[in-house]
Amino acid sequence: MPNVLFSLMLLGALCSHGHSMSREEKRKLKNQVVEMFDHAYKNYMDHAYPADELMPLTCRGRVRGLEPSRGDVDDALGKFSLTLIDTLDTLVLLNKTTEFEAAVRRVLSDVRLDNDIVVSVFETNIRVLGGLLGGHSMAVMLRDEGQHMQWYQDELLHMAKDLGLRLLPAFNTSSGLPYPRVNLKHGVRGPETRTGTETETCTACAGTIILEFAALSRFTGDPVFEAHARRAMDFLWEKRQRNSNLVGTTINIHSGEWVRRDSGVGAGIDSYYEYLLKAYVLLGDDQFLQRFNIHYASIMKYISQPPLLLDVHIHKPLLPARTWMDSLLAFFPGLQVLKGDIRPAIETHEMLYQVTKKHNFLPEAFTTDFRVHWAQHPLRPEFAESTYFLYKATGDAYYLEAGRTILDNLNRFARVPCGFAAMKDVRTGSHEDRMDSFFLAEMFKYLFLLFAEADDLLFDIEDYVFTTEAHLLPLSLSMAPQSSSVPSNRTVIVQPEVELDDFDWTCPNTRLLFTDPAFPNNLREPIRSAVDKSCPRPLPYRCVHKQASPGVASVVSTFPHGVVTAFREPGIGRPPLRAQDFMANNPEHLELLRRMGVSLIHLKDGRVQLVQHATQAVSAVAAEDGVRFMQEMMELSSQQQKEQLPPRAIQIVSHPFFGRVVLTAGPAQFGTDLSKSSTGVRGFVTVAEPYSGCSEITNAEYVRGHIALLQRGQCMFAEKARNIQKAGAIGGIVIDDNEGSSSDTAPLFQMAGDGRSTDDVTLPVLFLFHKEGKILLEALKEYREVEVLLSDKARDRATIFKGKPLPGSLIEGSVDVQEAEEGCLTEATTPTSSEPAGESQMSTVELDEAVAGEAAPSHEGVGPAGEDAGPAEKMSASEAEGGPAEAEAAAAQPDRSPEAKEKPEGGANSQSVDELLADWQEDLEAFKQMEKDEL
Ligand code: DMJ
Repeated sequence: MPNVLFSLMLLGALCSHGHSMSREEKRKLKNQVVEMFDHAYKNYMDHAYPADELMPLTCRGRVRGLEPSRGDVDDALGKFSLTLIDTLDTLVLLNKTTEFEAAVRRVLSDVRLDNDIVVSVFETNIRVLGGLLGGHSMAVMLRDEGQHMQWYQDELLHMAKDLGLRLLPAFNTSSGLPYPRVNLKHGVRGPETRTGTETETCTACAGTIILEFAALSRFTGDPVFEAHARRAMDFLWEKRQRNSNLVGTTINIHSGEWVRRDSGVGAGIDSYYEYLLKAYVLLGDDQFLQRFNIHYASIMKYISQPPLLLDVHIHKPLLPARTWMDSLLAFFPGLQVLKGDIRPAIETHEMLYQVTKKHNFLPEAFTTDFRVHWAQHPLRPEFAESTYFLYKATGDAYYLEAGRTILDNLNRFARVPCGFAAMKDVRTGSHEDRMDSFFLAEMFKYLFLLFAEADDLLFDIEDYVFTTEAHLLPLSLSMAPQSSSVPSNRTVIVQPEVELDDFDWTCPNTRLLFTDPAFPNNLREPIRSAVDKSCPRPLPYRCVHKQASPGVASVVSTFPHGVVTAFREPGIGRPPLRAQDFMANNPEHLELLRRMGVSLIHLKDGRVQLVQHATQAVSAVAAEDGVRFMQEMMELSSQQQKEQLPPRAIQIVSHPFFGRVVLTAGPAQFGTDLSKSSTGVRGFVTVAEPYSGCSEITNAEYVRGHIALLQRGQCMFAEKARNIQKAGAIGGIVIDDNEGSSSDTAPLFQMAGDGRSTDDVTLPVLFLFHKEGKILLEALKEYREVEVLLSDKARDRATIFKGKPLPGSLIEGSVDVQEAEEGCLTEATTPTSSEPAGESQMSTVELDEAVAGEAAPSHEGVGPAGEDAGPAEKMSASEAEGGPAEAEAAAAQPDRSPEAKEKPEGGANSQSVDELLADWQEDLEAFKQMEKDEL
């Protein structure tokens, strides 16, 4: 057995101190994991199978093509019962051998791999090929033990080979790097494939093949798979940046050029590093370890700033490339444990644990001061994975408590009657109709192993290596013969710059690390308090100045939401056109802008950018007016951003939902401010008549004392609110009439007033997109009596049901736990104007075309950012033609260059607007890429 694993076992044996948990308590938690797995798996099998995934809110299967496309995320779905295959070896790990036998039989009889469908090579490899191989490994283990699977004749392996052959065409590039997608039936060549035109892929996508392909080769004796995977690994290694020894995030599969040169350990790269180290563990090939160690030394030099892990540029590795971290990097402490570098693993894990406690889950992205940057959380397992590895390494029961936190939060916030739903927004607790297959493949394995004793397992877990999808491959494969049909460019690495010492730490000396039993706790303590002290708070404004060209001062102002605009040195004088009066569709205003040297650029995404060139103004006075106008515009923009309201939550509290389904809702700029209400507003829903709510309510006897459901359209939102209020409603929910709209795909919606005082509206009104509205209407159809809670964030079920019994004893147990760090949490759910919006919001005035001319003044609107995580914001927007004008300043991320960091707030900066915009663009692309890779 490779010594890496041996060292882990040693660590576990030697380091048990600090916290403690009784065997009985551990057993209870282990049983709780099994109960939760059963809930997820049973609902998938009962309501979704043979579909690829379960949609836990609507309780049905996600069939690609039948649901609105979610873009690249759907490339994981190949109509091959993805979740079932991904879950096979989890069943055995959890001792469910009977269910495993049944599941294997179903896979063999039902699953087809020759579908005419384009899938992601990476996802299909790690989830489906890995799932089949993990299933095969378990089947063989059980068969050899003589009790189960006696009928098994390697059928899963045959399927795996069939799938491997279907993936191989993707590797037909001159570089050997795979195309990102392949058609399972037709490959990548020819129009019928509907793919094969892509030119780039992510580093992890090309570098996360070797474990599965090598296992396939060694199980089948056919070397072709391993040879292709080695070739891709060799190519990536050759292309590393030779000075920094880092790799970029995206690479051109033909030329080998780095397309994106930012480098981290999270999205886009993560499992490339993982597979280098694990390829050594599985295959015993030193070359992989050498490469890993060289990369690792660079990661620790440039990217790791314990407890943070921050992306840098591969060519300028001292330059941070981002101000935030993504949740995928949470696997890294686990990998560091495997490498034997426990100290930074403890530190980074502690940071992640504190962020988890603050927001209940790791948000998809969070800032360096631990605020939400991207608010989703698709039930990713990486944090649980690292928690397990750290527990194994240290034996410290502190990590069992971390595991308990994960369990409790899953039960409290993600559990729904039909499975577990991804978090749409960790701040509000709202859900997405999604339960990814990795939740069953990975999450339950790591959590079960965390709490299980060795004798709870049917086999020795030390005999296996986990793939990135937590599939189990036997270490015995290292003994299998390896031949090479496709030669790999194997080179012996002689790297003088690599300290041999780095290799010493591959097997940590536990006596040295843990002489002091308080060692792990001493490492964690300062990090804990650092995160504690950084409850979400507004970032101060930063104004930075730059000398644009000799003698001409320019100003670049970076605003909290990333709004940036540039203008020449301000002068004096009063502008003839005030920013608050400006309307982008008013020709007179446009002419005035022109005279002031202000040009209006319509960006591709529909936003409008204002830039002033003083030299283009018709006179010096006009130039000064222009400067003033721009200043006003920026002030207005920042004020409007402050007025943006965070999303709200609608929690269905009646049977059988009991608070477990939470829908993301848009706020209103009028009526009850739910963020100021500690209890929210609770009531039964009823559909108003007329459904539009645009005239007197005719079913007032039903609406009275209820929350009225209304359809969007035909009149102003405020008018609807007044009508239902008059009828005695205690709240209102406006449902979008736009078929198929959803908070999954559209920026959140903020309902504006009608341009007049709305002080008379005193009830709360929230907005639901069509899809979420449908969930509510369906519930009403099915259960007739549906009670909801309108609030600023999902409430703890223990609070909602105070004094009343809750269904399910295990869940009851979990709600006893006090809400962690309530103070912080509350702040986190109420983002300030300076918090980068996890969700962009749209403020709108709803009006028909007849009244559009009398629209509210332009400054009432706040526009969409266009991208979920993008920092851009509209200054004003209208839904109706002829409505309020649009004006926009371009957006940028706050400057994080080392120079900027050193300078005091408001100090000088050397980045041009273009650079700032380019940075922002990169940032935005990083998000897109992240979603694309769905890593
Ligand atoms: C899994 O599919 C794999 O772990 C992958 O390597 C990265 N992310 C997802 C889960 O988050």
